[in-house]
Amino acid sequence: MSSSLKNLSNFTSSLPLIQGVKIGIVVAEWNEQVTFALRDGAIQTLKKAGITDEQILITYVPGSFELPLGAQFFLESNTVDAVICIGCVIQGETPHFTFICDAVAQGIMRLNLDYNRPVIFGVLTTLNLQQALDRSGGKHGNKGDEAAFTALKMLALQRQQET
Ligand code: RBF
Repeated sequence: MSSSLKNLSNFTSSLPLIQGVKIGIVVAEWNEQVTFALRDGAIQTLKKAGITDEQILITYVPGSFELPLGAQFFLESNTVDAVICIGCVIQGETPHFTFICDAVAQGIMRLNLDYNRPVIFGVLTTLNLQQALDRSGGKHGNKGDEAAFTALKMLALQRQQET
């Protein structure tokens, strides 16, 4: 579904409240005007679900291409139950966009399945800066909110399967 038809900050169900989890957030510094707003949205949503500052660990990588490895560092250190990857890839004049988007999507999916822990694709892939601004706190909401919501949903699902 096009995100212009869906506000990324409106959820169809209530926020899952989960006790005692730690969540890593890896933020790409490329397009930081957008990614820092996505990060802040994610933190705000986690806090609405009762997650404290001490339960949120944040690291930074240069660009979205480095997000999977940044997430893997978290997963290998065994300090977090889930990782939210935050990035923004904006189409340019070269095919670079496609390579980065494909690599990040595949890298993040692989981590989900290899580590059996939620690793969330909080990456905007847009045709221009305006589309990114519209989805990082603008008229279409904030993908950071949606990424945090997804992390909580998947953690709740995992807990449900384990009990
Ligand atoms: N990283 C992003 O997160 N978003 C981008 O839109 C983005 N565009 C790039 C465009 C070019 C031409 C290059 C060279 C890099 C870009 N990167 C971008 C950075 C990329 O994810 C990675 O950090 C670097 O390619 C590593 O050298």
